[in-house]
Amino acid sequence: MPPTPTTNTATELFRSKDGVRRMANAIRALAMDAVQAANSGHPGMPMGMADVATVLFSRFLKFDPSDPSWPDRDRFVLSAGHGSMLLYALLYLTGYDGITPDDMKRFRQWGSPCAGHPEYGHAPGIETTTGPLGQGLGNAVGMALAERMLNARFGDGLVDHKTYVIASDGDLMEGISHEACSLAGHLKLNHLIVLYDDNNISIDGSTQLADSNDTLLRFEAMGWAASRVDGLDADAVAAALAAAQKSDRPVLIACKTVIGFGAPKRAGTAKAHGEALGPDEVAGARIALNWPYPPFEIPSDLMAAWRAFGARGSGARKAWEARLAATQPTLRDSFETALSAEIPASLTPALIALKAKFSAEKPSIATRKASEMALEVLNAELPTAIGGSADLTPSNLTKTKNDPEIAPGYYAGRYIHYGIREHGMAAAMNGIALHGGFVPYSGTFLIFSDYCRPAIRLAAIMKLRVIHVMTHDSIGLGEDGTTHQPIEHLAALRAIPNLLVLRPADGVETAECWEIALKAKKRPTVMALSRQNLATVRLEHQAENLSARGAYVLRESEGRAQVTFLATGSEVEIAIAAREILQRQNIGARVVSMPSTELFDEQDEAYRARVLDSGTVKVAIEAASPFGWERYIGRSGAFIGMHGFGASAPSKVLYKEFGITAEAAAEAALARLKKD
Ligand SMILES: Cc1ncc(C[n+]2csc(CCOP(=O)(O)OP(=O)(O)O)c2C)c(N)n1
Repeated sequence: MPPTPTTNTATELFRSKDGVRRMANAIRALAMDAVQAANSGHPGMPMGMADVATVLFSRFLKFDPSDPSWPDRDRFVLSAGHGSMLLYALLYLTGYDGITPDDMKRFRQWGSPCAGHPEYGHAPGIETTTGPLGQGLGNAVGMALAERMLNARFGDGLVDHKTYVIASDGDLMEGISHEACSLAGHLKLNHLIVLYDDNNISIDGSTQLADSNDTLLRFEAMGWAASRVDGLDADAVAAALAAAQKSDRPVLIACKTVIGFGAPKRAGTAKAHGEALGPDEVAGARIALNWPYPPFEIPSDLMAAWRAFGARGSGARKAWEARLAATQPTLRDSFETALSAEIPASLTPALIALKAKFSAEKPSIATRKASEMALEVLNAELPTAIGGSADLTPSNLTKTKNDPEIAPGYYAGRYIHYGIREHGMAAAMNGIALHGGFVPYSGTFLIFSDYCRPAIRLAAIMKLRVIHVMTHDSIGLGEDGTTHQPIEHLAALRAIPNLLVLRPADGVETAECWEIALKAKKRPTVMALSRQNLATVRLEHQAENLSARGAYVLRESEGRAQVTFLATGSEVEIAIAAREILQRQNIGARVVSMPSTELFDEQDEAYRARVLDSGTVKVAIEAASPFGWERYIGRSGAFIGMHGFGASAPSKVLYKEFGITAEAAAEAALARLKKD
């Protein structure tokens, strides 16, 4: 339920249609003036949706600017991130600390929290980074799911909030919206309410140029409640939002608006979308909107009303705090632990015990299998871990034995069947992480990282701990062939700043990589895991997490080291065999296992120099693109891997045919030794 409104007569006045319009005009003025000051940006969307946003923030949204991270606040996602001034204006007007008039005057300038598109972490109240259309909507689905999951664990007293979204035509045209919204409909996420800016305009002109969907029917077909209102009629918007509070399914409210409302010539046209209105239009809009005030000045009665609406939620927040204080201590502790995002101390010893078992038993297993075994251990220690897969559960091995499944109306589980929706899955995982209370991990094939990439990139920008288990990580997957064999994917993922790409060589490294991923609180991880069985290469148990340094010497040379083999994942055993070939010829060779190039690059120079040993010939072995390896092997080193696409054949045949063998690696080393 929305918080009880105040009875203050000033705020009552501003609930009338005219009052809402005046309050909304404050948003319109701030948006057009900030865009004008920057001479770039998007005034049209904030000007069109200002009334809708005013109704939402003044009457429905449960929030408290004095405690922006209050866990039971409603989430507000501006999926149409190009209209960022709408959000900045709302945060300023409702009294969040973080956005000042000076910041808005410096919209889109260096150092201003008011970036071109909203960026998570720039100011309190920005719940997620948006701009790539559809992503915010995908995040919101994850947030709404996280809310239901947390509610199932901790009850209505602690968790009972909504996720509101403002989405544009572009958001709904993007494929990701189909994935995310059909999942939301299936799961009956009835605390999700989308306000769709149904203005019929996008950049090229009328949306009819490219779209003739019946959006309402489309959403109804996906299991949503959908309706259309006049988005410039505050009472109609309020009535639709009031009805949405009681929905048994997610809600889409299509709000008919006019882009750039108030701008005399540009309103209703694509010209209002993505550039400053220009001095004449701004002056004309001031007259049309009856807004005689200078730029960035809000008259005191309006400011007082906005601040009063901003203060409205503090009572609800305090009541929630009282309920938390009165909660049974064990439940309260586990709620607070879940939200703290801390990893329990018991996790490391449990994973060390698993490592000891792997080193003792030396199994020949796929790293996806080792990951499943690690998940059995860590899921028992970490109740906040939430698994899932985009319909590849039996291949990804992401589901452990006792994981109950999330289902429509049942949110107490901890495994999500995302369906064949990789992009929607990755965006929803970002939303789950942003919401708090859970550590989401997923499953798909590494080849389909391309289908998740935009959301993974945003996770990296936002510094979110989301973990993608991506199996079938090379030509080693075999017969599925070229279309399924990742080649450039490792390099492409390694190119994303702040993303950890972990490619373990055996069970021991897999357990270590899971520990690394879970402890990396401020970065996402992709775990690249093999389909095929791999020999155990860590034969002696060591408690220390060697993978945490990114690369380490797995086998020293016997005698003077002349060659260093660098390898990752499934190719480490090939490197070991190549080393043996050379050692048999009395050529000293070492093997460096490199589960993570990022972590290795972060080590100090002395460590890196020691591991790479500049006095040796380097041969890198990875069944993937050579792209990026030049920085470790230099001009004189050799790369054994893929130089084109794969093929359909059994794994062993492919390795042989593509020349990724111990013999080839040893020969490459010998050829370079001869040259020296
Ligand atoms: C994935 C993606 N593709 C393209 C863009 C560039 N872009 C920004 S807004 C927009 C469309 C604008 O139309 P609409 O979503 O209806 O917003 P409105 O013009 O109504 O504000 C586009 C194509 C983007 N931000 N994200």
